[in-house]
Amino acid sequence: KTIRPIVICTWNFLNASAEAWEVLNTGGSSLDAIEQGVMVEENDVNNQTVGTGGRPDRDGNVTLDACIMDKDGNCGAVLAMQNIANPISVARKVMQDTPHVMLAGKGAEQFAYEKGFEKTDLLTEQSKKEWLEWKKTSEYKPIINIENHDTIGMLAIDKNGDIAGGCTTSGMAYKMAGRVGDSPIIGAGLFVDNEVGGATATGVGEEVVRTVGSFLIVELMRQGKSPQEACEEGVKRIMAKNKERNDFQIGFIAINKKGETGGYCIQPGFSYRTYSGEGHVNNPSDSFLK
Ligand code: SD4
Repeated sequence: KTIRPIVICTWNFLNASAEAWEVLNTGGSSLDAIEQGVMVEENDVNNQTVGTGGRPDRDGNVTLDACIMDKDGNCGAVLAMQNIANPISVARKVMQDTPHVMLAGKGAEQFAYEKGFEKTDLLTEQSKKEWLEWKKTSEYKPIINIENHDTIGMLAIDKNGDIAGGCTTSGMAYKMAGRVGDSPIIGAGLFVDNEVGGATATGVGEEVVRTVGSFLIVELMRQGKSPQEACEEGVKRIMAKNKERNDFQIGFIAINKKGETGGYCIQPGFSYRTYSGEGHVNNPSDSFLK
């Protein structure tokens, strides 16, 4: 059978998916494609939900969450890490160079310095200005599709047919100090099983954690559901636990071993990008609420 390398990511990230595609198209591994791809968003100061330029917590500190998974089910994550510009690369080092899966806070930062990462001020003037403005009311009210837009979760299949995934974020803007969302939690914000496929999430992380969303979607695909059907069921599980709430957004994307993809969300407005030898498109996602 012919293997068709492909990368997909949450939202309409053309540059990040193009970068990942470049790695895949030149024979690189899905793991390298993921790391190089999501780094584009970590480095983009205009993306205020990932890496440098990310919106801070309510005390004004930018704290980053990221995780990565490879074809063998190895995984690494950093949680609430400060002052380091590329958490996805630190997560990969946690996976490859330590006996652990997760490092949090100061420990993660310390480990990054030991691995040669440089101390970086992640708070940009723009994010600082907005935070100071927010402080006037200090109202914690995530705005659907706007304020917490732009976490990047990415899944890739390389020329060997091997799947890897990654997810990286600065989390919900103005979160409590120490708050960690779904994005660095294996099974919640991301899950990959090379036998079956992968899934990743964006949106209000607490709700994704409650249903172990990405793991659920991969297991549903194992049971025979298509990526699209599995994403829809993932969202339905969340809505079943939120009968009285409809004011938040979650988007899931998934890919299976055959390279079929799917995406589904709660509120209109989510999309995901696919990039392969057949070209690249932004796929507007169908939503649970209309
Ligand atoms: C979180 N899921 O920390 C992340 C936020 C997010 O686009 O996806 N933003 O809960």
